[in-house]
Amino acid sequence: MPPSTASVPPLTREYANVHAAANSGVGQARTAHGSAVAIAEIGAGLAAAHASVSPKFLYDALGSRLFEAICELPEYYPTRTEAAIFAEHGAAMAHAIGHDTTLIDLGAGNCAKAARLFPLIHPAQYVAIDISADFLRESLERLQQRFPHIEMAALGLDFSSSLALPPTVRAEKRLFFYPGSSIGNFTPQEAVDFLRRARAQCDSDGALLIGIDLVKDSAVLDAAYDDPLGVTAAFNLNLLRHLNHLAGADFDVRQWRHRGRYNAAESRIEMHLEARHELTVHWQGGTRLFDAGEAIHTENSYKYRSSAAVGLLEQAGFQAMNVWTDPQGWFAVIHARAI
Ligand code: AVJ
Repeated sequence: MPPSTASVPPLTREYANVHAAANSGVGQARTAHGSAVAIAEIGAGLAAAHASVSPKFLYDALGSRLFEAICELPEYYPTRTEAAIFAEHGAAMAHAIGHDTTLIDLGAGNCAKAARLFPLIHPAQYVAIDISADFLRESLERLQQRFPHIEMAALGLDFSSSLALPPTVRAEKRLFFYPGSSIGNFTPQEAVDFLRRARAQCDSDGALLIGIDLVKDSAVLDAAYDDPLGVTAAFNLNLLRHLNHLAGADFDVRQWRHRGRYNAAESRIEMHLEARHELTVHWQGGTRLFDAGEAIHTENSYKYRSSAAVGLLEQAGFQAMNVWTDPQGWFAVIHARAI
C-alpha cells in the first residue's frame, strides 16, 4: 500500500476488524455481555480456589485512562524512567534500529511512546495493537493526522494468546515494540514463550525493542503500586465494573479494597482485590461466597535483574543486544535482533 492519504481507506477497514476482534473474536458466539470465551475465562478464574482474573481485563476505556493517570503519578517511576532512557539514548537506539521498519506496537494504548520514536526511526508502517480497541482507534486517528505519511493500521486483539498478524502487516524489517515493562505481567516462562512467538514472526532482519522494569528497593516498588492518591486503587477496582459489564457480574466496588505490594521471594508486584467483609458475587454461569479478607489476584508485575532480562531474550532466540538503563539502574530498554 502506498503511504500518505492512500492509507486512510485500509485504516478504516482495520477499524472494522478492531470492533470484531475486540467484541467477540472472529466467529465466536456472543451474549448480551462479553464473548462466551471471555465469560468462561472470567468464570473459571473467579471460581478457582485462589480466585484470579487476568490483568488484561483492567483495560476497558476507563481503565486505559486510569492507567494513563497512573503514568502521571510521581510514585509511578516506570513511565518517567523509561522516557528518560529514550530521551538520553534515542540516537543510539535509532542507530541500532535503522529506518523503514515495520513498527509493531504491542499494547499501544495512547500510542504516545511510538509517536516519540517516529522522528528518530522513520518507520515505513506503524501497526498498533491493543486489547482496548475503541481507545486505540481514537488514539490512532489523532496520530494519523499528525503523521499523514506513515502507513498505519489498528488491530484490536489480545496478543497474549496469539500473535497471528494479518497479511496487511509488512514482513520486512519488523520491529516489535514492547515498552512499559508489560512483559512483567507474564511469568518468566510465559514471557519466554511470548517472546518466542514474536521472534517467530520476524525474518532475519527483525528485531525487538523492549522496556523491562528492574529489581529495586521494595519501598519504591510498594509506593508505585499503592499510591497515596488512590489512582492505582481506582484502576484495580475498575476491573470489577468491567467484569460486571463483561460477565454480567454484580460486584459492588465499595465492598472491595485494593492491595498492591512487592513479593520479594517471587520478584514481583502482586495486585489483589480484597473483600472488606463476607459477601456473595454472582456472574453469568456462577456464584461465589467470599470470606472477609479473601482476595482476587488481579495482576503480577515481575521485576528482573538486567542479566536475567538479557537471559530471557536469549532463551527466546534473540541475539546481539544493546541494553540502556537510567543512572539509578531502575529500568532497562533493550534492543535485540532476530538475526
Ligand atoms: C502496564 C503492566 C506495565 O505492571 O506497572 C500499573 C500496569 N498496574 N500499576 C505495571 C500497572 C498497576 C503496568 N503495566
